[in-house]
Amino acid sequence: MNKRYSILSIAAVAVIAATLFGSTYSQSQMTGNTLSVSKTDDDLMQKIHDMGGLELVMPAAFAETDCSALEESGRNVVEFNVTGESADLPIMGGGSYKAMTFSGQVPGPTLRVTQGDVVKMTLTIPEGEPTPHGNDMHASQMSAGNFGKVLPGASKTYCYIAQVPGTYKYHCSGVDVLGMDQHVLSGMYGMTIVDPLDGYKKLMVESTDVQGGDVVKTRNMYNADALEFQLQYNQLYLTEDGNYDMSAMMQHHHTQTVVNGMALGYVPNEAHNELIKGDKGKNIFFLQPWNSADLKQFQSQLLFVPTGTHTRWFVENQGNEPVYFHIVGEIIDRVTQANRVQAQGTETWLIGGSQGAIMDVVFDEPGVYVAVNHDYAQIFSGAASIIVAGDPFGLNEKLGTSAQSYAELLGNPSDAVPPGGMNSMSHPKLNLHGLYTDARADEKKSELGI
Ligand SMILES: [Cu+2]
Repeated sequence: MNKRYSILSIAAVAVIAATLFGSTYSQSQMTGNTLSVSKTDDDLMQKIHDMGGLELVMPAAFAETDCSALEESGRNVVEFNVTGESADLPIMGGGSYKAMTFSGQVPGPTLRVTQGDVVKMTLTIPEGEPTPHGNDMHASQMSAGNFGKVLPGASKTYCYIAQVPGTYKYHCSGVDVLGMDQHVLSGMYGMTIVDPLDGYKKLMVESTDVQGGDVVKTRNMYNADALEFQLQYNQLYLTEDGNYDMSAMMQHHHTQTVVNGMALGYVPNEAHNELIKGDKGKNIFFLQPWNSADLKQFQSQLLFVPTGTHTRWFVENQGNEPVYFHIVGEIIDRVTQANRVQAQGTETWLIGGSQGAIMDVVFDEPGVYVAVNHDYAQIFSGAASIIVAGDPFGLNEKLGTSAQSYAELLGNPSDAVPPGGMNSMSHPKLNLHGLYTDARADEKKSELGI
């Protein structure tokens, strides 16, 4: 039997075996494996023979998902433990809705790992929870069978290697897919950030200058380290009494658009009114639905950035409708997916459902900017988030801080800042903000030391 014939046989047998025995390995994976065999010499063929043939070799050729094997693999193992819990949470305009959460917050906690790490994910459903839940992590590459339902009072663990850098959705997979739309659109979604193994790229921003009477191109280089934010877009489809409305979802007729779980959660509040206008009753923005300090973790907050600083925005579209990501007043300096640059200098970037992107932006001028989904229906139903660059209102002076860069005493909202990674600049201060249950808000407070 010549070598070419034996290789074709391996491919044919593998495909037939996969078809007959319901293997999750696809034909293209097998073809890929066969191609790599064909480049090698007789030694490998002998090795396969010595190991007992194809049956024993195949499993090792694909992604390992066995937790004990992965824990011994020499890779860094990151545990990610979340619960699935129903809760009543507020909506813009008053009242509440029947939310479903991971660990008492919407979105669920952000998982941040480095490319090549092992993620050990455990979902626990507390006793008494009215429905089973599941968890599907898009950062994984594994059989969908792992994402099946977990019953109240039970836990389930699976492991995978985070092979590809980027931002990824994770979400409830419902009760073996049944009700998945309801669970996700009621709040059971979150984000995984997989940092590139060799770190993020330096940022180059092109501009122009006048030199010797001529207009010339200039390039500003920024270190890979950046001040980081996370924005996750979704929609709520609700009946008047705050239940999930599947028929509204089927028509893409959303009730509100949410960013990190809240519609218009990043706009000024009554404290900003007072600082800027001297009257907490006088709104400085035309939409301020979460004004009062009595709202505690739900009071709206602003996003503060210094000027001339590299900022990195992890954006994930968790929803059902496209996100036309745009920052009013700015041009997005760079868009990255899977550590590959997709665009440099773009006004808007389209992010489809269950897709993410990393935006690098340097705000050059002090002022007020607005991150929007540039779909007009979504701007006015909640997808407008105000970013204050520098300190255009003299807030630091009014607050009596010596800070020069931006409103340090007010800090940034805790739910808009991801856990730190290898190229993260630390935020001077965080405030408590997010669609957290009261119990989760208390935990968050002690985590943040506030
Ligand atoms: Cu669920």
